[in-house]
Amino acid sequence: MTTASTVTEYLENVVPLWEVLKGLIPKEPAKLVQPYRWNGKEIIARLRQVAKEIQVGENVERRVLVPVNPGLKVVGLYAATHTIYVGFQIVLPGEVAGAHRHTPFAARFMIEGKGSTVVDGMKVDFEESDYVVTPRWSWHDHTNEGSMPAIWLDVLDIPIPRMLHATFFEDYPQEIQPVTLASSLNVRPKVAPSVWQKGETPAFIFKGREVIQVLKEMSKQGTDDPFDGIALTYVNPHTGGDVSSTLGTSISLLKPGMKTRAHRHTMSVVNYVVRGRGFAIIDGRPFPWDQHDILVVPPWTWHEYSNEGNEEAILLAITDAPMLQRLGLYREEVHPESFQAR
Ligand code: 1HN
Repeated sequence: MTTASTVTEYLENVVPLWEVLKGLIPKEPAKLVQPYRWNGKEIIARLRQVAKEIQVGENVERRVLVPVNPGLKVVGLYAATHTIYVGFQIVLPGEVAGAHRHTPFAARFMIEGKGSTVVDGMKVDFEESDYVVTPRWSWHDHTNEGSMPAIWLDVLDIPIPRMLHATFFEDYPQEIQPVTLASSLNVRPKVAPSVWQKGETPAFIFKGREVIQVLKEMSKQGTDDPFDGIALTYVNPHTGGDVSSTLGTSISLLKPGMKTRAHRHTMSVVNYVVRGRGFAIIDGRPFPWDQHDILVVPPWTWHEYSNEGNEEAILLAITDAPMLQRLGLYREEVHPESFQAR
């Protein structure tokens, strides 16, 4: 009889498939990413403290505190899920976070204050609840010309190029780039500005004030999604598609007392609580959440949300759905008890 040991005795770097198949192709996705909630108010308080002690400069490229999924520490990945990185960044008035570019895609959701980012020569000013998209491999630097600290949430797909061994990073020759391009930000539905010089689209922005207004109008119409409440997806105005080839973004409103039905999907989700407070049940475990918190829903994990407050709750959701859909790996399932609950 041939056993693993006899096979490996004769052949180096060869394994017998019958001994490893169940690990290679398990019945369901491996549970490496853990459901988790980070206290956003605590992280932001620490970030303000750190800003007094550490200056942005040569050794500190960006001043950011990064939520790390406890399940990913073992693989040395500093990210919230196996595909999505988020980080709380602070830029003080007058500070400059120098120009560079990288293959990971990036987007930023402003939490507090006002900031500016220059993306491939185009200046983008952003304020509270605005969402700015920085396409892959575009030069970007940040400044704060205001009088208050700017605090925002960075969203990057760092783990994806890393997994594909396609990560590149380059510093810009100067600290900041000149502003050379007219703004292409003033987009309207079904029209897009004629600036698109390379593979990726130019930067674009979603004004929080406008997005939240649409959410509120929709909440009056009662067109609620049973799983996400009142939900809107951010659409790339240049392509009509997702904000990136890998990550997508949506924002949803939960009315007071609203409770969503349980489901699961192969995409993972990172939520940022824009406002309000509530409760999530993820993989049967309770996760209370409050303003500024980060919540992780791992792939193929049952989850549901409820708004426990007296105010409407607004949740930003970053997902890896665009990548899974492109690969034909998107799959979702409604919890059996959710059917009965109707
Ligand atoms: C980056 O370029 C920014 O531009 C933030 O603000 C976080 C994390 C890893 C690599 C590059 C930024 C980052 C980053």
